[in-house]
Amino acid sequence: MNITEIRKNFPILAKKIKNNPLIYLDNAATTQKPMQVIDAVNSYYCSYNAAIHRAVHHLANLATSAYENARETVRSFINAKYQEEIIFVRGTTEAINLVAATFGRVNLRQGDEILLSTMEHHSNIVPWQIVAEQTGAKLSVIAIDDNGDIDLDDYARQLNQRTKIVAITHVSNVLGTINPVKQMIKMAHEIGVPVLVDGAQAISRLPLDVTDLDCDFYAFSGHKMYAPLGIGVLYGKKEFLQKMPPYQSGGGMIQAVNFSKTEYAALPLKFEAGTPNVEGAVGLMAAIDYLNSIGMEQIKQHELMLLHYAREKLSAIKEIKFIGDSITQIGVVSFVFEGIHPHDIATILDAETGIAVRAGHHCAMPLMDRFQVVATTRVSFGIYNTKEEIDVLVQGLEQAKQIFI
Ligand code: C6P
Repeated sequence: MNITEIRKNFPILAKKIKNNPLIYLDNAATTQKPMQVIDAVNSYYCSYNAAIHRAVHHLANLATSAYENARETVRSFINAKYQEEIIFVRGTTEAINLVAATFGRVNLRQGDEILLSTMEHHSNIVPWQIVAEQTGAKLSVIAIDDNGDIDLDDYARQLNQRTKIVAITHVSNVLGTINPVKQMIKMAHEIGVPVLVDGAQAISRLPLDVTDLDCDFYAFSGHKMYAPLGIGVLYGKKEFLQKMPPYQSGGGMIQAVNFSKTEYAALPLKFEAGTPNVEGAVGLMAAIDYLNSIGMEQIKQHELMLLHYAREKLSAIKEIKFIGDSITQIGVVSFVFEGIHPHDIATILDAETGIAVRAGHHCAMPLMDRFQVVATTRVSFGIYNTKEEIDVLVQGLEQAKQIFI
């Protein structure tokens, strides 16, 4: 990967933060956008903005084609079998809510179990809690070990005839652990249980093949993969999506309406009520083209290189204790710094070195409880980060130590 050339594509990286060059290490929260994406969105608004699907005029035809081309681009990127299996949503959160509120409400009964892991983001906990309250089902939680790996024996023990769905993150947003999702899906399918994978952190870091994984649902957000905010994807196997009731309703998702009955549109439109985010879909298509032009395998190797370099350099600071030490890790390093609160670390790094990192519970409070911390400092990488930036991070942490300890 030619990082110098890649960095030139991201205008925001030329910004100064309080006289320091920006060092953006908060990519798990959201990624910056390359000119290819910004230009695609700009060109959409300058040349063919229209509401899609319901008009015959020229602009609407152009916009509809772009939106449907974006769907095909996503299908091919994740190797889904059919375009109808690609539902555009606002992001991972909406995708999981959609499945919980439709699949969940139809299939869950009193005493059924929803199996999650300790490392889930709140977006893959709360929607299931709500549907559990509504149906009488309950959440079961797979344990993780001190390294931040799923306890597969515990998983095997907890999978049973009452389990109606497994919902598991592909990559943890706090630990960086890459979960053995393929194996977990196979184990669930052996007893007929479908699996939803939260791909929010995996989608920009790992090559993805949903057909090979054989997951039943896969959720991700555009904004975490160099695309605009407000667009995301739910992949779902056709056989499930066809049986699920609509999530939201209104225009765009119907075949015919009268006051006694509504016939719904076929997939994928059944799940895309209202005027959709064409700008987002166009930007997502440009982001995928951009990622493909670099290569997902190369991106994975780059992220692994940064992770290993960061862990090696940060290990030299004796006050640092890593949270998460899986051998299958990518993209994210979380730590606590003895004697300094994570918010103070993040504030000093911003003020003194122009480094953006995240401090807090990262919307994973049960995971914080598991490691008996209230917050961590989190560094998360993207395609444009460099070893030199990690060196500045280490200097910044040494500076924080001088100030606080
Ligand atoms: N994590 C972070 O870690 P949305 O907000 O819908 O784009 O994504 C939600 C979400 C779901 N699952 C995982 C594993 C995630 O990491 C996230 C978002 C952000 O900084 C915000 S807490």
